[in-house]
Amino acid sequence: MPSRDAMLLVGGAAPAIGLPQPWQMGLQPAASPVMENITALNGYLTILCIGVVAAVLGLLLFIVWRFRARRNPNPATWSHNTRLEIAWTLIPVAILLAIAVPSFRLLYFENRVPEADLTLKVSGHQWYWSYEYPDLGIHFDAFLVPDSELKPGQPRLLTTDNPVVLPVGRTVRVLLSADDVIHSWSIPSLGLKTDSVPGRLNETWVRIIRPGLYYGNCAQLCGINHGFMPIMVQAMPPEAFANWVAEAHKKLAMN
Ligand SMILES: [Cu+2]
Repeated sequence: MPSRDAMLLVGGAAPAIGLPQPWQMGLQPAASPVMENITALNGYLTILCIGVVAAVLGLLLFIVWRFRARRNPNPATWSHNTRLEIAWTLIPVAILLAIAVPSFRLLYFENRVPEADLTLKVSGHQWYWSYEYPDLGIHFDAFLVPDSELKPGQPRLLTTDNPVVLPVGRTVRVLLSADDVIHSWSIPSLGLKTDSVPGRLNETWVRIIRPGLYYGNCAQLCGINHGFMPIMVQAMPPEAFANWVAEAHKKLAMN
């Protein structure tokens, strides 16, 4: 794997936001509207699940106690109760609807790309990513930075030589493809995970809320170095992004 200079990395201490933490139990902090919605749905479903578990467990314990042999020496022999059957059909249907309605709303929200300010094209390769900003004439590859070349503070197996730089608060249309096998462009804190498939163009979108560094990985087993093609997104205010674009044009022209 060729290792090169961090040609397009912008200096300064951008806080790493989208990074897994030791002993982390929940999701990474949300940094896009999609991820905020995913986080909210996750919390809602967790509460719903706890409610179902508590109700079933409570009912079970009540029945064990109420119908124990000592208290209930002659068991009932009936085998049918219409009201009970209606109840245990309708209640689960209501619970499933309470899950399905917000789930489908969120799917629709993720899938419908709003009017975009910028397009980013992502291509998966064995085993690196390449990025293109078709409107801006910028194109570069992003390789893993090996352990021996990491600078202090750079996370292992997540740092790339060139970050994907994106403006904060702007809607970015992301187009994905691949030229060998199926990869998947996944960044947990941005709520992104879309397959990049050879011969096919997939589409998703992101609007990053806060400046910072966001990390992800290829999420589709794609060969021996699948675990070594990370994704690093650096989000910055639109003015800083404009400067980056100008710098990138200069640096790419020199290459
Ligand atoms: Cu891959």
